[in-house]
Order: sequence, then C-alpha cells, then structure tokens
Amino acid sequence: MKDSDALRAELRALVGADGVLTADADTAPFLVDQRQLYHGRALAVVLPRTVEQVASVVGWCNGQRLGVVPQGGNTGYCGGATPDESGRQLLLSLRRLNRIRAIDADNFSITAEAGCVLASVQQAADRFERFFPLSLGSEGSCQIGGNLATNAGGLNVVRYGMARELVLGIEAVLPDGQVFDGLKSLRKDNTGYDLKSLLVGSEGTLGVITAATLKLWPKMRSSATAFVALATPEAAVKLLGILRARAGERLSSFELLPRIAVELTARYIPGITDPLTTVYPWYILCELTSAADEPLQELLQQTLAEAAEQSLLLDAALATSERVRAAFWRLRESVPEAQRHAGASLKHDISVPIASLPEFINEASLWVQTHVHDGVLVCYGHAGDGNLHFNINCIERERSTAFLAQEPQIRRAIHDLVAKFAGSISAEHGIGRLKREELARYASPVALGAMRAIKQALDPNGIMNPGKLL
Ligand code: FAD
Ligand code: 2HG
Ligand code: ZN
Repeated sequence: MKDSDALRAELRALVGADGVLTADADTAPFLVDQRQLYHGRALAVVLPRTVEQVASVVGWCNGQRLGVVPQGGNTGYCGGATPDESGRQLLLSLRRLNRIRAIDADNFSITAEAGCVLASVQQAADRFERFFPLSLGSEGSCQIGGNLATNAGGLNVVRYGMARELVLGIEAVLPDGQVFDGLKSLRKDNTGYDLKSLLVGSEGTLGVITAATLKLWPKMRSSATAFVALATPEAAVKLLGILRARAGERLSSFELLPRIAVELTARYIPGITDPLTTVYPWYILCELTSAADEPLQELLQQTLAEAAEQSLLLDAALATSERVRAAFWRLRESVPEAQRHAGASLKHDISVPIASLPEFINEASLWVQTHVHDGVLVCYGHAGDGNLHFNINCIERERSTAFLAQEPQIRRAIHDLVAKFAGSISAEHGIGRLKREELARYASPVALGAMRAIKQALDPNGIMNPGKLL
C-alpha cells in the first residue's frame, strides 16, 4: 500500500497543488457535518475545477481502491458528506465546479454545474424571466449537485415535486472514471433505463454528479401568502383540501407549524415576532403563486373565508406587503436554527399519507408525552406533502446527555409508528450514515437486494461514498 504522501503527490499531479488540501486548518471545515454528529478524517480534500479533473480523480481512486466522498454545500442532515475516521478516504468538494453553462429561456431549461449554490441557480433563472422552484432554508449554501444527490424536497414540493421531478438531464462521473453525458434537455425521452433518475437520490454512492439540466417555469407575477391559526392537524388537512380545490395548481406551499415553533423562533431569532396577537395551538403558512397577473389575494381571502364558515380557522394574517411575506417565511425557515439554539434535539424526517397526518401526530405525540419526560415535541414541516419534521428538543441543557441516550428507543418507537402508517423514515433528507441501519430494517428485502445489485454493478470496488446508504 502506498503511503499517504505518495498518494497526495499523485493527486497534485492530477488537479494541481492548489486543488489538494491537506493541512488540518484547511481541511477541518470539510470533515464535520453541519449537525456535528460526525467527525471524519481524509487523505486529502480535493477541489477539481473541471469535469475532466473529477473523472481523473475518481478513476485514479478506483485504481487505488480509495473511497471517494463527494461533498456539496455540506448542509445535509444524515452525515452523507463526511468521510469515515480511517483517514484513507478522499473528500471531493464540488465547490469549484460552479458555472452556469447555459440558460435556454425558450426551452425553459438551465444547465448548471454541480457546485452552483442553489440560490445562484434561482437568481440566474430570474434574470431570464424564468423561475426555478426548488427552495430550502439552506438555499444560500447547499449546491445543485447535493440537492440532486439527496433528491431534496423543501418548500414548494406540493406544486412542483421533489428535486428529481425538476431534472431533464444529468452529467456524472461513474465509479470507474467514465463520464456519463446525459445532459439532455428533452421533456420526452423513453430510451431505456432512466439513469439520471437513478443518480438522483443516490447520495454519492453511484457516482459524482457534475452538472444537470433543470426545468424552469415562467417567472411568478402574483402571489398571496397567509399565516393561518388552527385548532388541530385535522383542520389543516381539511384546509389543504379546500385550498387545492379552489386554487388548484396555484397552491405552492402548505407548511405546518406548532405553537412551540413560533415561541422558539421569537425567543432565539432576532426580529421574529408572532404574526398573530393571540396564542393558538397550530398554524399553516400557505402561499398561492401564479405566472399570470391574477388577484390571488382575493382568491386566498375567499378560500379562507369559506374554511372559516366550516369552523376550520381560528384566525389568519394575510401578507399585505413583500416585507410581511418575507417575515412569515423567515419565521418558518428559522425553525431549525431556533431548535439548534434551544439545545440538543432528536430529528425524525418522516412522511405518511396526507390523510393520515392527524392520526399519526396524535398517536406519536401521545407516545412522546408518555415516554420522553425531558423532551418537548417540535413537530412541523411540509404538511402539503405529508412530510413532518417530528423533532424533539431537550427541555434543559443540563439534561442533554441523558436525553440523547434515549435516542435508540425513541427512534424505534417513532419509526415503527411510521411503518404502521405505511410511511417513510426519510421523507426528504436521505439515508447517509445516520439512517443506514434504519433503511436496512424498514426497506423490503426485495428493494434492498435490488439496490445492492445496482451498487455492485456500477461500483464493484465499492469506492463511492463507502458506508453510506447501504
Ligand atoms: P451535502 O450535504 O454536501 O451532501 C449531501 C449528500 O449528497 C452526501 O451524501 C454527499 O456525498 C452527496 N453529494 C453532494 N454533492 C454531490 C455530487 N455532486 N455528486 C454526488 N453526490 C453528491 N433538505 C430538504 O430536502 N428540504 C428542506 O426543506 C431542507 N431544509 C434545510 C434547512 C436547513 C437550515 C439546513 C441546514 C438543511 C436543510 N435541508 C433540507 C438539508 C440539505 O440542505 C439538503 O439535503 C441539500 O440537498 C444538501 O445539499 P448539499 O449541497 O449541502 O449536500
Ligand atoms: C426544514 O424543513 C428542514 O426546515 C430542516 O428540512 C428540518 O431541522 C429539521 O429537522
Ligand atoms: Zn424540511
């Protein structure tokens, strides 16, 4: 086996000295995940500038039987972008591969390299009077490659679907170093297995995504946003039905928040205040948008009035300006940060069929109340997609260690309940290292067998993101 210095010298020959980081001070930020659950080591952090460089590095790693861990913005929740502790894996950062290669306004498509920050793709589309709908709280730092590798969800899924549904084509470096040029910009293409869809959501285990051609929509011209108070999650599901029936495809976001989310954000995030003057148990942040000039405020007001007639609403605040709209969204998007300030937390990114949300919330909340005496439930999320962040915060900083020690039992109880409701133990954050055993437990043996066969066929030496997902 070659020693580390010899391997690093070969890497420098492939990507240049400035593309290989080895000093602890330089590599440290790449070697810990954003939740600080995993601290890895690496032979080197490699920052290629071109697809050819990615291909040569991956091909070289395959020859040397060295593991490659792709990393985008490092905002993932499951430790997927952190190398193991061996110091023999390579951290491949895509951040320098960050050009917008093309925007085709007539084809409603954009081709972006993997390292483009999501917000920069949204902005590039906007400059061409187009709209790219993927939107997450981390959009200022996560990257398109990471978004596709995790099949990210976010705040607009109810209308536009997950990241996979926004992809027309993909370019990727396969584990043997070959470049798969699937950068098509076609809406219809039934030519065999859909390799791009396989790469989306593969979390760096089947190859390195280097670029993607993404769908665009016309720029939005009208919007209406409301922060609505409700008594129960049942009322939220009924409100969703009414909004979909009245507003159709205009409904682009439908986010559920419990009272505690308003309290935590108001306490920990400067400038956040409760949009309503009275305290309520549950809230929905909903938004209608349209590319046409439409009176959406009126439509939303009428629809909420109809819901109020059915006693579904307790109160509502409509965004009367862009400033108020931004404040509603800031509250929603700050919940993870507020949870972090509040101390230790356990996260469960789950989904159930939308109609089962109320029953799931009732049963799972009851379990938490009965069994987790030092925890407070912070259950929020993308209710329009049946996706909850069923998170639990420790009530006192001093109790964090004992609180976190209960994680295995709590996870088991909640995930078993998710399985009972025919739900998913990872709705949008992926599997990574965090949920590998959970996938093995809850996925069907047939599905797992097929996944392993695909992995073996594409990556027989197991170099791509070893120890993640499977
Ligand atoms: P990373 O964290 O760097 O990597 C994630 C995984 O993808 C790893 O397995 C990595 O190996 C792999 N990977 C990265 N780049 C590539 C590539 N080019 N080729 C192959 N594999 C690659 N997620 C949601 O789905 N919805 C949300 O609403 C949401 N909100 C968030 C809010 C906050 C405040 C934060 C911190 C995170 C949030 N996330 C959300 C999670 C996270 O932002 C997403 O999972 C995002 O898609 C990860 O992108 P990234 O570039 O940071 O990827
Ligand atoms: C969100 O929807 C993110 O805000 C983060 O997916 C969820 O922190 C979480 O659990
Ligand atoms: Zn989310």
